[in-house]
Order: sequence, then C-alpha cells, then structure tokens
Amino acid sequence: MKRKIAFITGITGQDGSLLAKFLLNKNYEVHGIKRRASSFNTKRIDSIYQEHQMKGKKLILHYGDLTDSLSLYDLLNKIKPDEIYNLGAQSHVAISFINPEYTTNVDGIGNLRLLDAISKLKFKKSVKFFQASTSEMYGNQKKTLNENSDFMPVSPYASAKLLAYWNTKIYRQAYGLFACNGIMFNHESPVRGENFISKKTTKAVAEISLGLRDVLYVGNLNSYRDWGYAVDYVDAMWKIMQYKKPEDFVIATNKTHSVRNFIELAFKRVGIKIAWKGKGIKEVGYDKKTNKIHVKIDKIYFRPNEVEYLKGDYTKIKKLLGWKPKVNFNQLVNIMVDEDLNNLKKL
Ligand code: NAP
Ligand code: F7E
Repeated sequence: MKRKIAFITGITGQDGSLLAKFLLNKNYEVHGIKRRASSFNTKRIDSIYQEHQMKGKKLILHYGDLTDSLSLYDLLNKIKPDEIYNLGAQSHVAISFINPEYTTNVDGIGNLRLLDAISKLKFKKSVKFFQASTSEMYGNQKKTLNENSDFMPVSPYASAKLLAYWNTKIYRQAYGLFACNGIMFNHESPVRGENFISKKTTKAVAEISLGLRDVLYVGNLNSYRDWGYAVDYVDAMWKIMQYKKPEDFVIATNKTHSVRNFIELAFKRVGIKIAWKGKGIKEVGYDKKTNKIHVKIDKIYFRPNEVEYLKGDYTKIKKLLGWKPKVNFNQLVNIMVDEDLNNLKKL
C-alpha cells in the first residue's frame, strides 16, 4: 500500500509535534513548515528529526509561513499531500489583543491562503484538510457547547479563528473539498507553551517544590476551562480525517474546572496544600502548613475581555468516530507536574 503523505503547519508547536510523532508511528511520510527564526525553534521535534541527507527519511521540514501564499501553493503542489493539518497559529488569546492584526493574518487569512491554494490544485479532490478551530469561538455562554451552539467571539484570536472556521465550511460547500473543523477545547501536555496557565503553573510548582523559587504570579483564578490531554486530541484529529465524509466535530471532555482548581491540584501533587485569603487582586494562595505565600495575582495577566466558562459536549465524535478522552483532568495535572519535576532533576 502507498505510504500516506501528511503536511502539517505548526509542526514545531505542541499539537504539531505530537501529531507528527503519531503519524510517523502510523507509517506516514510527514512534511511540516517551520518559520525562519534567529535561533532554532524545533525543540519539540528534535527527538524525531532526520538529517536532510538521510536516505528514505520520513520527516521532512520546509521553511514556510502562513503569511506567505506563494510558498504555500508551491509546497502543496510539490509534496502532493493526502492530508493537510492546519495547526499553525498565533495561539495565545491574551497576546491576540496586543498583536490583533498579525493574529488575524496568520490565524484567519492563513487558513484562507491554504484553502485557496488547495482549490487550485489539480488533485484537490483527493486532499483532506483539517482546521484547528477553537472553543474560544463560543465566547461567553455558560452552558455545555456542541456543534450546533452559536458563536460569539470576544477576542481577536477567536474572531480570526471564526473566519477560518467559516471559510473551511465555505470551501467544502463551494469546491467539494474534504475540509473539516475540529472545534477543540483546551488541551495540554508537558510540551505545552510555557505562557499558558497549565504549563506555567506546573513548571512553577515543580520549581517551588525544589526550592528554586517562591511565587507563581497569575491573573484570573475564577475562569473555568474544559481541559483535556493533547495526545488524545491529535488522535481525534486523525480520526476526523479518516471519516467517510468531511464534517465538523467538537473535541472536549465534558468536564470543566477553574484555574484555581488547576493550581490547587498541581500543588497537591508535590505535597503542598494551598489555602486562599484576601480578595480581588490582593488574594493570595499560601501553604496551609508553613503559611508561606506561593500564589499572587498580577493584573498584567488579566485580559481586556475574558471567556469565563467553557465546557464541551463530545457526543458527536464519540458516536460517529468512537473517540473519547482517555486521560482525565487529575491525571493530566499529575502528568505535567511529574514531567516538570523530572526535567528539573535532570539539570
Ligand atoms: P502552539 O504550541 O502555539 O503552536 C503553534 C504553531 O504555529 C507553532 O509551530 C508556531 O511556530 C506556528 N506558527 C505561528 N505563527 C506561524 C506562522 N505565521 N506561519 C506558520 N506557522 C506559524 O499551539 P498548539 O497548542 O499546538 O495549537 C495548535 C493549533 O490548535 C493552533 O492553531 C491553536 O490555535 C489551535 N487550538 C489549540 C488549542 C489548545 O488548547 N492547545 C485549543 C483549540 C485550538 P513556532 O514554533 O515557530 O512559534
Ligand atoms: O488561559 C486564565 C486565563 O492562556 C486559560 C489556547 O490554546 O485554549 C487556549 O486559550 C485561562 C484563561 O488558555 C493566567 O485568563 C489566569 O481564563 O492557558 P490559557 P486559553 O486562553 O483558554 C483555547 C481553546 C485556544 O484555542 C488557545 O489557542 O487561564 N489565566 N492566569 C491565565 N492564563 C495565562 N495564560 N496566564 C496566566 O497567568
């Protein structure tokens, strides 16, 4: 059987690196674009990196950027992928308020550049396309969300992703492309970017437990997220692409927890019981045994607009594709804290 070829944007990110490993295990040839940077940005894929000169290599990296239409079209035409996973993005919600135009260009128009390039390929009917859509598109609704829920974005990140979501549907309808949206709720792993609350917390907790620092500074403790394990989510992406027809699916756990709860569980893993005192930005989290303050609030981490509550209903993907999350919230926090502790002990 012919080896399948995948093309991944965002291969150097959390999901892209996990997906590349997943697909290589399934015997795919995997191509990915990396951005030119002044220092190497391939840390997450170093363990699977194959020298350019290696014969029969299965992982091939190309310089590319979602803001550069010409190179995208050329690459797709040359590589002739069976499956395209568009995971590249400026993915930080808070930073999208600071760099809104850039975020819209990469996350919104980047998707359009790819879809339009695909629609002009001779082999467009045999290519499958996955768009990394997001629960942020729902905004503030305080209810369990599914594929039929309304979208009410409240950040430049979310509105850019909504543009991409709609164009994915439009190109599917207009040109008959096999193009799907995975509407993904938050998913984390030890290779999560260090300025997302999960990784920021577990790394700080590991450092605090080893006496390397004292305090974790955070923003809103009271928002709720539906947090899953990224390894489960790349499996869902692949399953969506193997389905007999292109459809949109929510990928979630149907459970929600507060940021406060995440922090408490992370400290619990290293034997510290966190209690809280004070109000608003004066609130602090302290070790119940020693009274030492380990969590403080810094208003720099609050957003101009916040999504307060997210919980997703994964009934559709379970029913049609047999997918369900394998790792629960507690296990996820423990996996991340343990990995951060191990990494620090290796230093
Ligand atoms: P991530 O770790 O931030 O990775 C983003 C990737 O996009 C990185 O490889 C980054 O390259 C690349 N990138 C950024 N700007 C680019 C550009 N102009 N051209 C090409 N590539 C660019 O994000 P993630 O957590 O893996 O998320 C993957 C995708 O799923 C993103 O589209 C995100 O918006 C979406 N999503 C994520 C979640 C989640 O909870 N993780 C939930 C819903 C949707 P560098 O390594 O060079 O920075
Ligand atoms: O924030 C609060 C913050 O930045 C989670 C991205 O992958 O998931 C992610 O977006 C919550 C928010 O993720 C800090 O205000 C408190 O309520 O980890 P986060 P996010 O914004 O939910 C969605 C689904 C995506 O699509 C995105 O790409 O935590 N929070 N204190 C904090 N957040 C951060 N980053 N840092 C803090 O200090």
